[in-house]
Amino acid sequence: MSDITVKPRPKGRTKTRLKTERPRLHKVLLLNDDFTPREFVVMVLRAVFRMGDTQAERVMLTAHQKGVCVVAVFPRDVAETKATEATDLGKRAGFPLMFTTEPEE
Ligand code: TYC
Repeated sequence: MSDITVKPRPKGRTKTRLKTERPRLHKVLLLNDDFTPREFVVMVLRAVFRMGDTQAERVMLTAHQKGVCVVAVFPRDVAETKATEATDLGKRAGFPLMFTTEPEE
């Protein structure tokens, strides 16, 4: 007979929970304005956020009708870089087009 006894595994959580939490994602928001041409907004969405024409049209129209639309969700640095890049394209063309970011709930 063997002397080795195998203890039953205790019930419940046995793994140590790692303290590191995933960094929160940030939303990029598109704000409506009265001056930027719709086609320009669509072009920026396609160029900066790699959207297809149908999706870009949808996002632009939602912002146009509701005042704001979530464009995409990224890690904070990516969200901020893309929002700045997209806003700058409008600025350089003389439009008040505005993208902002905010943390996801
Ligand atoms: N409201 C603009 C117009 O009528 C078009 C527009 C749509 C501008 C969405 C910004 O985020 C925007 N020309």
